[in-house]
Amino acid sequence: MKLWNTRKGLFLTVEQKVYPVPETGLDALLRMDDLHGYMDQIVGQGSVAEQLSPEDLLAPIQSQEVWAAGVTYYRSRDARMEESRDAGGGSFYDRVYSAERPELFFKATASRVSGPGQPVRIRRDAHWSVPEPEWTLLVNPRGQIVGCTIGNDMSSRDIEGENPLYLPQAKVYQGSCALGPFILLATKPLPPTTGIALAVERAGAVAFSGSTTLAELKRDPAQLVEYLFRDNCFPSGVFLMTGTGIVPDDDFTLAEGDIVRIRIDGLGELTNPVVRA
Ligand code: DO4
Ligand code: MG
Repeated sequence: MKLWNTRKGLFLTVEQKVYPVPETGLDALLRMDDLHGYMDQIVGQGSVAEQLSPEDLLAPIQSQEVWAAGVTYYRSRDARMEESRDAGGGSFYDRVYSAERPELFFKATASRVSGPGQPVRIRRDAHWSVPEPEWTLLVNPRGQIVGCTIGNDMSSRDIEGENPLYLPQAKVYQGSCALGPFILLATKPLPPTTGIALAVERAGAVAFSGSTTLAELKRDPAQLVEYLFRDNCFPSGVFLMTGTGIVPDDDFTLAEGDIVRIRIDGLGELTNPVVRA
């Protein structure tokens, strides 16, 4: 089942059929004891003729915070050790990759999140920026994973590379996160064979493309959620990005006008144009 947030309200789709969801936002759904049972009831009430149009799509978020895990793929560990070499930050990334405790950081509030087709931003004081395609979990207030979507953890590599303590500035700014196009409501995690692909288009050509699979994700999603909920509560649930396994080569930076396309098997494609603040 796919849950869509649109200008006309929330909708559920199953195969090609569309079902309106009476609740006005994700908060109420996430507080339900049996979200999946409730969705089955909606499907039981019958579909409508409504077609979901791409222009109406919004980010599938209401008042949830977005958090992110870092250095959960070997590729991310490698790229970050390299970018922070001059600042002496390299060993931090290696250590967090192998440590029991994962790196978790606050990423965004809903107002900083772009939906499908909406622009993501490059910071105006950054000169080395990349998109980070990430499998993103939706977790209810009881710490149960109820669904997932595609996330883009936009990052300013030069700012983080100068000093790892600048991480919040490299990661958290207006338009630094995109989510969508829908939430796959499922209790089972996606299989390890799930492919993740990133393409950046520039002036009609592909400026970068790369791919990975969830088999490369070192951390168990349940363990990431368990750490996130330690001494923390999320009354309306929370999104948790699980880290990137695709980092473009060091000579690549995003530019205004680029189009970022992220595909994850089973989750469709999240597409966002890039603007500079
Ligand atoms: O340690 C910095 C952030 C890492 C990150 O965002 C990632 O690995 O995806
Ligand atoms: Mg990331």
